[in-house]
Amino acid sequence: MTRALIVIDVQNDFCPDGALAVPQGDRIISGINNLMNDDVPVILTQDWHPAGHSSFASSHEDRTAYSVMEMPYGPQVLWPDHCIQGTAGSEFHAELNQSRADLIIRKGFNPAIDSYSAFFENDHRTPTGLEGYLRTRGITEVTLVGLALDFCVNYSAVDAAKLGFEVKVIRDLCRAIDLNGSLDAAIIAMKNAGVIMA
Ligand code: VGL
Ligand code: ZN
Repeated sequence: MTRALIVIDVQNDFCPDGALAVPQGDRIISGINNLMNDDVPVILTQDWHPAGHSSFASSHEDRTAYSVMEMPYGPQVLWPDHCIQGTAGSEFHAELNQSRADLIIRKGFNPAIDSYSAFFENDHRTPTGLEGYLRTRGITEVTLVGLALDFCVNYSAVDAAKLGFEVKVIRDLCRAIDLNGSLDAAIIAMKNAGVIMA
């Protein structure tokens, strides 16, 4: 078993009526659950921010959601408050099958740095530990699905490819935020990194 399924951030806040709703974010869930019928290691990621996280527009004076702020680690989109630790919005969507998860990896818990990628925080340096987990299990290929295609799926897929994993993203089982051309840019970034778009 050398391929794992990594399900990115299928949480209430990224689904319709959530704080950072991704259009049709809930439409992918039954298809994701179906992939779990295959005998494949399943890893779920969970966006998991403390209240007052630096990626929230509300944490900064005179900043609005979806504007870009220069952080010590580079430009950062400021988001509405979302996926706050322990809130209903941070929970996985009720329809997502959690029972097959071997590992749930939380990210974005560092108050000063966002973490789109399941592998590294947005400084592109601080590891989440997922790489070591996969390598010690002998996993060399990963299939990625989930939310949002142009942010957390994109960053995770590109990092996985850079780390030498063979990476497949199933586009149909992802949905995008699409902010100022972010979807087109993400598709190009993933293709350039050698990610297979299936
Ligand atoms: C995400 C923005 C902020 C995502 C997480 O899961 O794509 N996007 N936090
Ligand atoms: Zn977040």
